[in-house]
Amino acid sequence: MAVTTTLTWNEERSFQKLLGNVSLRLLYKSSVHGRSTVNMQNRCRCQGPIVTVIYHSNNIFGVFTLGHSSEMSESFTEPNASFFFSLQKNETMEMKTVVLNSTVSFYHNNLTFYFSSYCDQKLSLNFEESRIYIPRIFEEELIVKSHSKSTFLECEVFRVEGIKDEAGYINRITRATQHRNSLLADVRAYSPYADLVSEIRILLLGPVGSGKSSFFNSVKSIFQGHLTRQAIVGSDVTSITEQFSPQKPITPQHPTFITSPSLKDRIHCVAYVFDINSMDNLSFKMMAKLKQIQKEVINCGVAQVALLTKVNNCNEVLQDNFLKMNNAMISQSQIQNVNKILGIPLSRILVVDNYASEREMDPVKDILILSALKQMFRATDDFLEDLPLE
Ligand SMILES: Nc1nc2c(ncn2[C@@H]2O[C@H](COP(=O)(O)OP(=O)(O)OP(=O)(O)O)[C@@H](O)[C@H]2O)c(=O)[nH]1
Ligand SMILES: [Mg+2]
Repeated sequence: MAVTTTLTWNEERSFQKLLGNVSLRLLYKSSVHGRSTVNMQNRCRCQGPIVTVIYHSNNIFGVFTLGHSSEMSESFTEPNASFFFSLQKNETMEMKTVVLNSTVSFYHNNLTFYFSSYCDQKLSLNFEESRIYIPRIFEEELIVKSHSKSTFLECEVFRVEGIKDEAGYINRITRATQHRNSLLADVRAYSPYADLVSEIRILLLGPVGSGKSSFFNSVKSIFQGHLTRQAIVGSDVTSITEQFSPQKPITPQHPTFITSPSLKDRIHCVAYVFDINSMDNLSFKMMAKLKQIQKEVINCGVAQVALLTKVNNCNEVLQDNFLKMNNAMISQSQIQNVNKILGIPLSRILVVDNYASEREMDPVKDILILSALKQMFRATDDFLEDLPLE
């Protein structure tokens, strides 16, 4: 009888998507082929890129490597770019990834991944006792809970088929993750110019359904490290979010209305949010409304940026080094249109693809979202710096 995986269809799809829409072929399953590293090696050596999947109480844990080499018996292999991921086994099925260089060893029925760049931390499986030892970095970054006597339920190894450029793919995901982490560190370390305020206020403003709530949720997801849907999102002809209702405009009689707001109570940056796909078809009425609002914003002298959401080619938007947008993107009509209608400089026109129906985080998506946030901070700092001395 054919050996089948313990992964559900959805779990397998999540793994395939993470690895770039590949196919997975099961090579080894510990409960069928025997809990032994020798059996595992015999079935998996010289198979090219593989993914080792470990079933642990509340998550499934995966290690992607470029392969087990042929002469790997009981010895160390070359350090290998590899990445590790965990998938929560609850209804959210959240996926987290961490990219590390590792060295693999098989010794006395132990399979061990060593991470030299992380103070010699290691992830190891003891096949005889079905024990798993999870290093602290995984507990922190992948939110995998374990204790010294953790056991694993099953271990499977799959051959990964259909990765076009194996080394290139790992390289790209490694660099993207590193750049994302450094952007996140920058954003976390931000403090407003000259400590004039302790927090900044960014107003997201734009047509119904343009992605304001989704941007808020996306930023929050990145900071939390998992997907969150705090602000309600959806599609309707009228606004889903009703903080401001045209039927009940806020008047000076409102109990929380501040007549003379101090700097900390003011809006410091306005982000005009548009769905990039509707940018070329903005109605005359919408344009007139935007112009009218912008007049007020300019009167208040606050910073302005534009945020274009729903770009569907995230991977092509950024140059290879992830540092800059591709020139082809900048010359797109939608970006030129925003520049023309609102007079916002190209460097302050930001593009993102918010988390909408995704099940897992994506480092390239995060790069665009964090870069947008960083530009908003810069624009805000320019505004704070230009304030008259008081
Ligand atoms: N693919 C994709 N879908 C998005 C993106 N941003 C938002 N959406 C989807 O677009 C719809 C509207 O998004 P919302 O975030 O609710 O838009 P909003 O601007 O808050 O809308 P209102 O509160 O109604 O004014 C939802 O179905 C979102 O899932 C994006 O960047 N990419
Ligand atoms: Mg909303």
